[in-house]
Amino acid sequence: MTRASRRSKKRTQILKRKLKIRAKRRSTNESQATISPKLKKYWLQRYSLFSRYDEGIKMDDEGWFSVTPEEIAVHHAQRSVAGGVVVDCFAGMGGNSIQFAALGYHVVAIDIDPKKVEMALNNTKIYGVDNYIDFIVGDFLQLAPCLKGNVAFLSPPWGGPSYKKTENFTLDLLKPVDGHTLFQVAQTITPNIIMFLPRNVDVCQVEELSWLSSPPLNVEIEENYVRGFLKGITAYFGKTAYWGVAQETSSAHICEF
Ligand code: MGP
Ligand code: SAH
Repeated sequence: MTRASRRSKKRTQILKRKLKIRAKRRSTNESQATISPKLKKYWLQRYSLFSRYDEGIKMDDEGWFSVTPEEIAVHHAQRSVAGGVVVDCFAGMGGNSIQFAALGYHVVAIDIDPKKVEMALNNTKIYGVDNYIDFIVGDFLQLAPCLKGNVAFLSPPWGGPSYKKTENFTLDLLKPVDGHTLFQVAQTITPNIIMFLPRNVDVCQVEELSWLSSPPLNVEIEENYVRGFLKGITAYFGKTAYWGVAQETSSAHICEF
């Protein structure tokens, strides 16, 4: 190869790289343009929501402010030791379902909104875990009595980003029904329940949920941080609680993650 042709090959390579960077910037700007200003702060955190965001992750408005940050979803999956079959009762964009499946659990993922299920399916394909997840479009409250699983994971709607306006988020504020009803319905699937809840949730009320079962379930409550910022609170019941295997009596344990 002559010196001139080597130089021309190098120039072509540099040009290709520049074009690739420009195309990536253009698609980033386009996706940013379709997001409402209220959701921009979530878009700025997109890689902490989905590390593979650039590979074609799909989100809708509710998805942007509701999806579980990836780091926390990985942790939830690691804590699902009673797993086998995990029922993700409010699957949304698939943030949690993806990480349960990535750890080898079989996931039954429920969402009432068919468009969200379409997006979640797309997202699970990006992570290569779609074969481990059965999606159901439907109402968790109606489906639960027909389902069995080893773990039920609940990240229900909290009433939108305005959830933080109340100092003490009581369980009656959860959607589509209050937290006590959600918990009782989830118990028809399994007593091993994990709930992802607002950081301002009334922790005493959450602990009291364990008394809805006889004998009372073990319970553990944990704070979930991303880069030092508190994002939510996770309650573990039954065998998913830290004390679940070792202790028979009900206990509460608060720790940080
Ligand atoms: P946030 O408080 O709205 O965002 O949600 P952030 O970045 O902490 O904003 P700040 O300005 O208040 O600091 C924090 C996390 O809570 C989100 O990333 C979601 O994982 C979760 N989350 C928020 N909402 C409103 C919901 C919801 O309705 N349902 C569920 N399941 N999770 C939610
Ligand atoms: N953990 C999810 C986010 C869940 S947001 C993630 O990481 O992507 C809560 C979801 O509950 C929304 O997608 C909403 O469509 C769904 N939902 C609301 N009511 C429901 C019901 N009755 N049954 C099942 N899903 C419901």
